[in-house]
Amino acid sequence: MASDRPGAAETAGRIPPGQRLVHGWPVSHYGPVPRFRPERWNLRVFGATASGTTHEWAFDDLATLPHVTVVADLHCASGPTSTGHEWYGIPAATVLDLVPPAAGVTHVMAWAEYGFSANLRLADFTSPQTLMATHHDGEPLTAEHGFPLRLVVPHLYGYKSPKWLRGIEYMTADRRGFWEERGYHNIADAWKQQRWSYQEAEDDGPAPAAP
Ligand SMILES: Nc1nc2c(c(=O)[nH]1)N[C@H]1C(S)=C(S)[C@@H](COP(=O)(O)O)O[C@H]1N2
Ligand SMILES: [Mo]
Repeated sequence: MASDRPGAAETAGRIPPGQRLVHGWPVSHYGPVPRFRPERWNLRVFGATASGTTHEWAFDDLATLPHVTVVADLHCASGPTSTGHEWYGIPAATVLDLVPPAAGVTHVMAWAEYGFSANLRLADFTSPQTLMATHHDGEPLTAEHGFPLRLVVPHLYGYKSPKWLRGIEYMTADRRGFWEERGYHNIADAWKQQRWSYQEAEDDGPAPAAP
């Protein structure tokens, strides 16, 4: 039977435990979709930089940075896994190369429009699969999927992949991001089913905010 949907054979071993395969690409986020204003848009790298200064890329600067293609699946912590996303964008490790961190940087906070944030261990951020995507399946990202720029961290649950990315903060200690403060796991490895903060081991992160 002809079908453009992934069959069981194609997705065998690709669906993490506790996830269900969905067809198409659901939209999932908290809050409204921000409007893109090119003249105001920038990507800021700040916090514990080696130089002590903030670096900024304007929207047009992005095209001058190195690019890669990564094909990966997307696992939302609420259950859906969508497969076969072809992302095109800037390897996240490029940020560290071009804006060196101070000694002692262990984590980054990825910041999005409206104050959404996700904290990441440096190794997750610089993983060869992690990128700041501008395109999906050969087309610019749509507004609801994060145009003009989103982080994609394929091995972690979707809440570690902020859409509408605007900043990378270098941190010398871990700090919880938006969902990580609201009951979600600080590390979020989809293959280890690290969904909820109550599953965390002591060294998985700082204590969740007190009520
Ligand atoms: N800025 C922002 N990015 C976000 C979110 C959000 O609420 N705000 N939700 C995350 C979650 S929980 C998931 S599963 C993915 C979903 O990406 P998609 O809508 O492209 O499928 O976006 C992530 N990025
Ligand atoms: Mo999600």
